[in-house]
This record gives sequence, structure tokens and C-alpha cells, in this order.
Amino acid sequence: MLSQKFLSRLKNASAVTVLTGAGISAESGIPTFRGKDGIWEDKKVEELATAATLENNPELFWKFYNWRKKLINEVKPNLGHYALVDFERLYEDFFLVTQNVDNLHRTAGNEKIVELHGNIFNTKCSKCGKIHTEPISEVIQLPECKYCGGHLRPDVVLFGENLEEKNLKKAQEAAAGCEIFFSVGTSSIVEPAASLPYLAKANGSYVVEINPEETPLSDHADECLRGATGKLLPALVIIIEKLQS
Ligand code: BV8
Ligand code: ZN
Repeated sequence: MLSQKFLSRLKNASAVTVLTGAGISAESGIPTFRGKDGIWEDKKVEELATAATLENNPELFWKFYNWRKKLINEVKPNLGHYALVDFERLYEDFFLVTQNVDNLHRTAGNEKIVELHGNIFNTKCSKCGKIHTEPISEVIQLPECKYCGGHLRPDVVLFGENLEEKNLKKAQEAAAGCEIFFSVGTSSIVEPAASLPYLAKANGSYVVEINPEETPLSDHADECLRGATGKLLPALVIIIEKLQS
């Protein structure tokens, strides 16, 4: 049962910000980072997605990223992704902040989006920094930069690396400037993304967590909806359409 306070915010708000994590892509068949999903070839994903692995074992690094790219190419956005496209239509000042590098929000149709941790299908040179737009086929073990011969890498933020300042700034502005902040399918652990809901709350926003499980954010959220995004987000769209009609 949704609270009256939440229903009146859903009805009257125009500025709505949504933060997503791996949980929203789980129903598309993409493993999350927690639990057994967080292990690949008996290595913790958080250890693989590091500059150290790229440096010391580029074969293993690319084998991991090519495995993920192949997996993502075989799946489609799910009803949770499409419901956020409806949110973008229903709320004039909507903004989507994702930690996911799987490009599924864009594929579903969201345009007002910042990919805080990058996009696995973009590639850049780790030497001259040039962005390479041509798709890098998964068979090439160690792709090289056509400009300087340096090692290419997916344009994602690895653990221990700073986020792009402009992306973090956009996310912080959207968190500080919204009336409702949804934290969706994320374990609310990885920083600095995990601080965004607190920034929103500190600026008077109504913070709503959507996750089948508790997270460190749960006790600080104004409302927690326990369930799968593929079910709860489309249900929310129907409620919002009724409230706005
Ligand atoms: C940085 C791109 C400067 C690569 C990623 C402060 C304190 C402690 C540590 C730190 C700190 N500040 C910085 C750190 C270090 C680190 C960090 O936060 N570590 C964690 C582990 C504590 N942060 C960094 O390194 C950041 N850089 O801070 O640089 C610096 C450097 C060093 C030291 C200080 C400062 C860079 C962070 C970005 C790293 N790159 N991804 C790639 O993907 O290949 S992070 C990656 O992991 C994801 O992008 C995402 O952010 C994170 C995984 O979290 P989630 O997406 O939430 O997924 P998870 O599996 O954890 O949870 C899924 C949830 O979904 C669960 O709760 C589950 O219940 C739920 N769920 C499941 N099914 C469903 C569902 N929900 C709804 N519906 C369903 N159907
Ligand atoms: Zn280069």
C-alpha cells in the first residue's frame, strides 16, 4: 500500500530523478555484482574491473569484458527499463542516473540520462585517451589504438578511478533538484553513487527505494517498495497516469 504522502508527491511532482543499478537489468538476464553473480571465473568482479587488472593481465581483462559484451548483445531491455521511458514522458523534469554500463536504458529509449560509470560499448585509448566509436570485435584479444598504438580499453570507470567530473556534477544537480528520488535495483554500496540519495534527502526530496532486499539506504528512505523492478515500475506508471489524468 503506498502512503498518501507518496501518492500526493507522485501526483504533483515535476522534478523526478531515478538512480539505477544492476538489479534493473537482472530480469533481462544480466548478472548483478552481488552474491554468486559477483564472481567470474572464481574472481570477484570488483577485482577484475580495475586498472591493475588491465595493466597486469590485459588478456584476462578483455576476456571478462568481451564475455559481458557478448552477454549484453544477446539480451533486451525489460519492462522495468521501458517503465522508466514512461517516467521520462510523464514527468517534465525527469532525469535518469545509471551505474549500469550495459546501454539498456538507451536501447529502451531514455534520453535524459547520465551513465555515471560509462558504457561498455564505447572504447578509448589508455595512452592518448582518444575515444574510438568503431565497434571492437570480441575476437581481438588486445585491441590497439590506430592513432598511437596504445592499449584500448572499454570506456567504463574502473574501481579506484575517478568518475568524469561533468557526469558526477549532472547526477548531483539532478539529486539536489528533484522532488522525488527513486533508488532502483542498487545495493547502495559503491561510492560516490551511493551518496546521491542522501544528497536528495538533504534537499527535501522524497526518497523511495525499490529493491526486493534491504540495503544500507533502507532505514534512511521515506518509502521502500519490496519487489522486482520489472513488476513494480510498470505498476507505478499506471498509478501515476491515473493520478495525473
Ligand atoms: C573512486 C563500471 C576516487 C565497471 C563500476 C568510500 C568508502 C569506501 C570505498 C570507497 C569510497 N570511495 C571510493 C571507494 C572505492 C570504490 C567503492 O565504492 N568501493 C565499494 C565496493 C565500497 N569506489 C570507486 O572506486 C569509485 N572511484 O571513488 O575514485 C577514489 C579512489 C580510491 C579511493 C577513494 C576514492 C569508482 C566506482 C565505479 C566503479 N565501476 N562499474 C563495470 O561495470 O565493468 S561499479 C559497478 O559496481 C556498477 O556500476 C555498480 O556501481 C556497482 C554494483 O552495484 P549495483 O549496481 O548496486 O549492483 P549490485 O549487484 O551490488 O546490487 C544489485 C541490487 O539489485 C541488489 O540490492 C539486489 O537486491 C537488487 N536486485 C536484484 N534483482 C532485482 C533487484 N532490484 C530490483 N529488481 C530486481 N529484479
Ligand atoms: Zn591512442
